[in-house]
Parts: sequence; structure tokens; C-alpha cells
Amino acid sequence: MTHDSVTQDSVILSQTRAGVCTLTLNRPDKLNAANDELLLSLTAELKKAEVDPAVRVVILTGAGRGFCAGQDLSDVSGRDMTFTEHLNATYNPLIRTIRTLEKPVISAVNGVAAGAGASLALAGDIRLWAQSARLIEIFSNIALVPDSGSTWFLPRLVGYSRAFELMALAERVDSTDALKMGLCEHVFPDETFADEVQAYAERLAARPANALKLTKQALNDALTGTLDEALDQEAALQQLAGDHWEHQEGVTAFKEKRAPNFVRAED
Ligand code: LHQ
Repeated sequence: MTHDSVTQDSVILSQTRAGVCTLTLNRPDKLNAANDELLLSLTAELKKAEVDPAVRVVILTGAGRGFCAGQDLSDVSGRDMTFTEHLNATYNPLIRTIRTLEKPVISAVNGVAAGAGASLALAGDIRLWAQSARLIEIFSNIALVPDSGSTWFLPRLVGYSRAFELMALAERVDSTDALKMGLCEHVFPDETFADEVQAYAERLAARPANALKLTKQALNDALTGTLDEALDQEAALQQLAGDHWEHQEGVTAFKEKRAPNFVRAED
């Protein structure tokens, strides 16, 4: 948490403040619909944030009134790639990068999230929505199947049948229903959304980074494994957490009846 920085790129804006890196999809005229440049830049920016010691938390959000309207449909005709090749080259590395990133990623859904944009909204470790945000598993409107992780994320959050219904009917979910269904953790007013998200992210940034990295790894592994595997994984990762200075600091702070300081220059 040593310096603040801003870098500007045509399709992804990056700003780091108080340990929080905000990556903003920046094609507002198209509701941040994704072309290859946007997807590859976003993945590259995430990888940069992962190794930047000034970054402890990453926010993904959109410029303008949309979060992400999915694949840019004006950018798909005349491609010399198959759908499979396209997904494997762009969307899938992005989703894998988010889920394996060794720092918390917040999907800050400021507006409509449709198609692969809905998948991106679901892929964050934490999902914060603006009141006017909505999510549409819109793929079936153009007779495609949900991709970019939606088939994995959505049924885990809302159950099989609700996921199937949302996908089959391409029904839009507003923020009130999203909160009830568990598609997001918090909804904030549009007017204060960016500030609320930053404040939330700064709370996360003050938490023990190593413990959160290991927690993310454990939870992601547990989602696909057995109880036995989870117990073994917890025992192994607990050793890594327990051997880290953060643990000493947490215990010492408890004994000294003070707040722990989990942010150190050497991190
Ligand atoms: C757009 C888009 C867009 C281009 C809004 N593209 N311009 C697919 C294929 C290949 C491989 C990989 O995976 C995928 C996965 C997918 O993501 S498939 C799903 C693709 N996305 C869609 O089908 C969504 C299309 N957009 C919409 O249905 C609406 O725009 C939504 C419901 C998102 C928002 O509606 P409104 O709030 O009424 O906004 P709008 O429709 O007026 O859009 C504003 C502008 O953005 C407009 O441009 P214009 O020049 O007329 O102002 C749209 O054309 C443009 N835009 N989405 N995906």
C-alpha cells in the first residue's frame, strides 16, 4: 500500500488507490461489450495486479451505465476462429485468472450484465451491485449456450432449476431479486456506488492478505472436491497460514487487546 497510480488504456482503465486496484471496462457506448482487445487487456491487467505489491484487492467494474453486455456482436462475423477456439483464447483464460488470482476480486456490477458479462459479474469472489444493475443470462436469445463459467457459477448460487429457468427464458434479474437469490452480497445506491465499493474494498485490503489468499484457494478447491479432500487441504493450508507473520500479529494483537495490523511494507 505504498503508492497510488493511474494508467489509462483505450479499453481498460486501471487505478490503484489505498491498496485497491480498480479495473474499469471502458467501452461505454456499447455497454462495455467485449471484444478480443478488451478481454486480453483485462486478463493482462489482472495478472499485473496480482504481482503488484501495492495491490491487495481488485475491483472489476464498467464505465458508463453498463457493466458488460457480453460478446460484442458486431465483432463476431467474419472470424476465422471457431466458437471453441474463441472461448479458449479469450474468455476462459480471463475467468480462470479471476478465480485463481491470489488476491480478492470484487465484481462491482454498476449496470446491466448480459451474456458473458453476466458470467464476469458472477466470477468475482465478492459481488457488489448498484441498485439499477441487472443480470441477464441472455445467451438463449441468440440460441447459444451460457459460457465463460455461467453454467458453473449460477447453479451453485441459485440451484439447478432456477439456473435453468434464468438461462432458458433469459429473464432479467434486478438487484432486489439478486440479493434474495444470493447473486450478490450487497446492493448500494447508484449515486454512492463507487464510493461504497471502494470503502468495502479497503476493508478487505486491511485483512490478512496471506490468509485470504489461502482461504480463496481452499474454498475454490472445496467447491469441486469431497469432504475428505477439503479436510486434508485445510490441514495443509493451515500450516502455511500458521507459519506466516500475520498469524503471530493476530495472536499478539489479541493478547495486547489492540487491533491487528496486517499491512506491512514487506508484503
Ligand atoms: C452492443 C451489445 C453487444 C454490440 C449492447 N454487442 N453492441 C458469444 C459469441 C461468441 C463467443 C463467445 O461467447 C459469446 C458469449 C456472449 O456473450 S453471447 C451474448 C451477447 N450479448 C448479447 O446478446 C446482449 C446484446 N445486448 C442487449 O440485448 C441489450 O443491449 C441489453 C439487454 C444488454 C441492454 O439493453 P438496453 O439497456 O436497452 O441498451 P441498448 O440495447 O440500447 O444498447 C446500448 C448500445 O450498446 C446500443 O448501441 P447504439 O449504437 O444503438 O446506441 C447497442 O447496440 C450496444 N450494445 N450490447 N453485445
